[in-house]
Amino acid sequence: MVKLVLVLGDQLSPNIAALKAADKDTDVVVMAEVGDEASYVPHHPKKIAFIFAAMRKFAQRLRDDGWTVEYKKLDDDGSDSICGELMRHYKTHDADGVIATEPGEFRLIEALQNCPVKVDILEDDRFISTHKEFEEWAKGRKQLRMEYFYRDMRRKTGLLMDGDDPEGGKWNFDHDNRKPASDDLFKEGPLRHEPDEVTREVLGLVASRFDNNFGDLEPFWFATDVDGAEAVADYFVEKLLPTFGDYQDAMVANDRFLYHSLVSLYIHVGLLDPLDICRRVEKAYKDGHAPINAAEGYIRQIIGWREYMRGIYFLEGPDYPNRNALNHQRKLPGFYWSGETEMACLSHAITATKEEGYAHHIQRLMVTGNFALLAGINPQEIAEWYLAVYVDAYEWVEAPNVIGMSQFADGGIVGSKPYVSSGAYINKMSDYCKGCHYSVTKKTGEKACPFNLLYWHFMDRHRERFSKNPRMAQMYATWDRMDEDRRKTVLSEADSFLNSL
Ligand code: DLZ
Ligand code: SF4
Repeated sequence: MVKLVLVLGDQLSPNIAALKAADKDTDVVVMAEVGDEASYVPHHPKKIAFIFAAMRKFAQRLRDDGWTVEYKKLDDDGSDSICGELMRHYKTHDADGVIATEPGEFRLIEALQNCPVKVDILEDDRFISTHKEFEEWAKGRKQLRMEYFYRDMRRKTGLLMDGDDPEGGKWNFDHDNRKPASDDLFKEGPLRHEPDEVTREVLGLVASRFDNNFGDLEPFWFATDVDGAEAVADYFVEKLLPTFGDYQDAMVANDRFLYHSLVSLYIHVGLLDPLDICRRVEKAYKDGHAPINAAEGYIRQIIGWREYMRGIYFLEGPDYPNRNALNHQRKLPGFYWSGETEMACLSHAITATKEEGYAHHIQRLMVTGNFALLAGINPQEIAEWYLAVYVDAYEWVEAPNVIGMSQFADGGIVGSKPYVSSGAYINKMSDYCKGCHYSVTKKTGEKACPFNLLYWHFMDRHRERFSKNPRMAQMYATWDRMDEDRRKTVLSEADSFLNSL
């Protein structure tokens, strides 16, 4: 009997679990561009175009490989949902079951479980740690710190190991990865791909159907197939990796990409294999091409942070994205959808996001995320924003990064303290402040940097929760040493600013 094999837009690997379990000679692959997936958040047009173009090319690759593929383009007749498409093909092929790989979002897992056809959901084994392994690691631990999980992943993969010890004598070289931005940072810019015919057709479709979504569709230069994605990975390892570590946290107004690899979008949809990239990075270190702080820093992002994020999402379950431990209720300011603000750091990060569908981790964490947390923005609103605007955003990776790491809305599962900073951190790591309407050194008064005001507002309004946290005690001591009039001025100016948002 025929089985249907579901392949979603972020499952584009020939060795994905569902394909491995299927029979090429009898089973039918189902892939579909559907309204439900294209609109559960107002995705950035580049994100939709990237996924549709990569899906179409992957379908062709499967056909070339001998599979029968039922592919629905967005404008073709059919259903608007994944389940609807499965039901449709179930009838026409007289199928007796569906094989699926677990989606990266509880919403879609539930939709498959509730679909009237019988769907067998297999675990997605593109990850190094299985659900069971992560659960076992987490069991009985008071705190789920990434660092310890990461060390286990190093041991499990053997990456950067010297026998039982970490290569270079230390597990983590993050301390060496905090060089601030400087004006003379030079690099060639990312590898850009010309859209081919398939991508052009998709760009036309997205331009006509998602015209109102936030974000610029063109220029579109992402890779949309394995060869293109591999070329981006090669380019990174050869040209950017040696300096990646040093400037990982730097932000520069006239260079949005610096030494970042720009491969997250390809890894998350299955065009690149995470372990393979790590092995290439390790080889570059062993060949003397890249220093340990670059290689270790990169590998930690992939086998440490990425895996840990996924582990947290599935461990915590479907209510995780709805958490709001700090009870933040303010609406997301309109400038997140336009970039129009006098705060230069936010303007740069949001404009880059609008034009590229991309911003790097410190822009996301310490500019847009930091501001939202300080200003008390509702975590579900800011999480929806991140899920929509970044080409690499899927809920399994986005929710723990935003709800957990960035907004502390999980109450401290991912982070032991909130990631908040005043303008000083942004000034140290970027060249944004010198072109800003506000003054980063001013703590109060007309041109005081809003981050400076909001930082103390945040500390003050959450005193009960955080003052006993040993990692925050010093900041409370500093606040308490300020004279009372000054504290009152800071809080009232912060309130006025918040009311003006
Ligand atoms: C993000 C996305 C978009 C925009 N469109 C589709 C689609 O039309 N068809 C599809 O199969 N997948 C799409 N995706 C990816 C899914 O939303 C993704 O599989 C889930 O969010 C789980 O990670
Ligand atoms: Fe951002 Fe403040 Fe610097 Fe302006 S002065 S760029 S608002 S940190």
